[in-house]
Amino acid sequence: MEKKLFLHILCFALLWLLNSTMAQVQVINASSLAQFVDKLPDMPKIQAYGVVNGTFRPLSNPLKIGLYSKNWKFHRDIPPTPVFALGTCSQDATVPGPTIEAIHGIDTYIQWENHLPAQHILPWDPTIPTAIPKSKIGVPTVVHLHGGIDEVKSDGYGLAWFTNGFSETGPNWVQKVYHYHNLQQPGNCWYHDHTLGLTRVNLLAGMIGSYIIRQPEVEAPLRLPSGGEFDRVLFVFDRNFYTNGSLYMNPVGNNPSIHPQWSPEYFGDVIVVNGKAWPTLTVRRRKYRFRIINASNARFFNFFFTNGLPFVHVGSDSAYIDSPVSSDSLLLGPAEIADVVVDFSKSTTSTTILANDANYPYPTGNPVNQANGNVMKFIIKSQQEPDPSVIPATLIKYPVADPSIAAQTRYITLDEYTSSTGEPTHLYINGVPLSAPVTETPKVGTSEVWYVINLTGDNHPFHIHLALFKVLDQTALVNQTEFQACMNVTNDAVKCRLENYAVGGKLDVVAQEKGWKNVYKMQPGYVTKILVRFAYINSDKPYPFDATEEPGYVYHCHILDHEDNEMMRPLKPVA
Ligand SMILES: *[C@@H]1O[C@H](CO)[C@@H](O)[C@H](O)[C@H]1NC(C)=O
Ligand SMILES: *[C@@H]1O[C@H](CO)[C@@H](O)[C@H](O)[C@H]1NC(C)=O
Ligand SMILES: *[C@@H]1O[C@H](CO)[C@@H](O)[C@H](O)[C@H]1NC(C)=O
Ligand SMILES: *[C@@H]1O[C@H](CO)[C@@H](O)[C@H](O)[C@H]1NC(C)=O
Ligand SMILES: *[C@@H]1O[C@H](CO)[C@@H](O)[C@H](O)[C@H]1NC(C)=O
Ligand SMILES: *[C@@H]1O[C@H](CO)[C@@H](O)[C@H](O)[C@H]1NC(C)=O
Ligand SMILES: CC(=O)N[C@H]1CO[C@H](CO)[C@@H](O)[C@@H]1O
Ligand SMILES: [Cu+2]
Repeated sequence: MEKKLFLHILCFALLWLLNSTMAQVQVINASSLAQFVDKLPDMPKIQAYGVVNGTFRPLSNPLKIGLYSKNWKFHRDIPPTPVFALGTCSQDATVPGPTIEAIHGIDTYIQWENHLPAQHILPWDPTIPTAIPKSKIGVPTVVHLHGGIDEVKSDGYGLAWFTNGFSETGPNWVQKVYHYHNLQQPGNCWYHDHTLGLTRVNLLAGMIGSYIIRQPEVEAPLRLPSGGEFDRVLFVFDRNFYTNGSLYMNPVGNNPSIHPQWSPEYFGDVIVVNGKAWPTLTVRRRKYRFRIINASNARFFNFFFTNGLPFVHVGSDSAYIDSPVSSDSLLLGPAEIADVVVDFSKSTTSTTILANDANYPYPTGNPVNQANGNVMKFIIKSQQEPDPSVIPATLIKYPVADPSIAAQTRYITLDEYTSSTGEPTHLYINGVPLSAPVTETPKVGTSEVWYVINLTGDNHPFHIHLALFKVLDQTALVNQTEFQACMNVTNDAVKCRLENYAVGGKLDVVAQEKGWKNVYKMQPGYVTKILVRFAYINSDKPYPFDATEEPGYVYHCHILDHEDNEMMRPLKPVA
């Protein structure tokens, strides 16, 4: 007996030793990498419009942007990393991909092309609902313009995927050339892969890029910092690497007998901005505008400057806010965008670090460390500069959201399920999988009130395709166990009398997030009331496309590992 126990312990000890040695040998220790040794790149810009005699015109041919398998240098001391990069040709392809510049009212047409090899560079898990080519050859991909208000056929439905050369296509694939209408409010969008069950690995591999819609007649009078040097995108994400430079993603799931590879959240310790780890940017002593996009799979960032410089928010996600809001830190959930002005002329120091102190998972997980607590460094030139840009007193006011005109009230419950070992196996919305019949069928042109009830222990960044929404209120649930016991049986928030439980403390919505958004952080144990608008916020014009076409849109959690494992539901507008 004792001998057996001893052998057990010895065995465990050896396994542990083996595991930890393997981890040390194979995965780069992020804390041992030098920070601030690479310069911040600017991604290539693609103008998605022509100018003829001073007037904007659509391009005469669709843009062609392809996915290419190539190597990318993330850091001076990390060997070249195999990635799936985006660009007009293999040589120009980058991670993130090029920044697409569109003009309000000028249509953009893009033929997204797949030049990827037969096999993926990352492990992916066929036990969750996943796009799988019949031939088992090729990497399925489809592109979604996040924040775009566009036709169904161009929205990047999860089963509208295609492989290299369109040699195989998913059941909902209809067209090679995607059409973006650009009739929405000016602001920041980003494009990324949206393939069923592969989104988390395809994004990790590099399939992201920014897309800015500009409306010069509306934006120029604001006189915000503008032009390539002073108006920049900062695309932030986290990664881990093997010592040979390859992207590291734990190849063993948290419930390997159920899902061999899927894990509930991917975190990396190397913080990458515009494709370089902890880069450096030399700035002039004046105002800059930064459009900060969080493209991490699961990491939240709570950014602040180590020298105390404030952020002045001018927009959030894809829309301007009413008036600027100054803050000393900003919390960005996955897929959220902060559009801020930073005035380096106010700096009392010659350098500052953009740092992060958000626990991971957010909000109750591990504290940040020396590696993932830093983001990038700014070197501020000493000479004061003339600065024609201003921070105006007011920005752009869109019509006030009036919840009393809502056409529908819906209850959306977020649930997590665990195995016998207490490890998450999958996440559902309203207790049903993605494939269950559609239940969210808003009438085009109307607004609805949604109560999003978070019965999990995690904060979920909630994203709705096509629509914009405003956060009205966040209320803590009391007696959650009792409410959940009822929900477990009926799955019906009305029958379970949500109003008796949604009576706890309120959580303030920070001023910079009171405007129209397309992602919001759903606090665990809270009911978040949102007003969802299935129409433009910047005009009374109807959509110039039929939003009721098959297969419709989706809404989902933007933690990619959750989205891939069923925290997603169909959204099917009706006339
Ligand atoms: C990683 O590197 C840091 C800094 O060199 C060191 O303190 C730490 O112990 C290392 N961690 C591991 C797991 O080796
Ligand atoms: C541009 O302007 C010139 C001079 O006014 C005119 O001749 C030409 O036709 C215009 N081109 C187009 C495409 O409108
Ligand atoms: C790098 O190392 C990992 C782990 O050993 C291995 O799976 C991967 O194939 C290697 N990458 C390359 C490009 O050799
Ligand atoms: C970035 O986005 C990911 C997923 O969309 C989210 O989990 C993470 O918390 C976000 N991080 C920041 C810094 O916003
Ligand atoms: C929770 O429910 C129990 C059982 O119905 C009840 O006795 C208790 O008062 C409730 N607690 C709160 C804080 O509402
Ligand atoms: C409800 O169901 C979930 C998932 O099966 C379970 O983890 C939880 O304990 C249940 N809660 C109650 C109060 O019955
Ligand atoms: C079921 C579950 O995970 N509930 C969690 C909801 O959020 C609250 C607040 O964070 C947690 O205490 C609960 O455990
Ligand atoms: Cu989630």
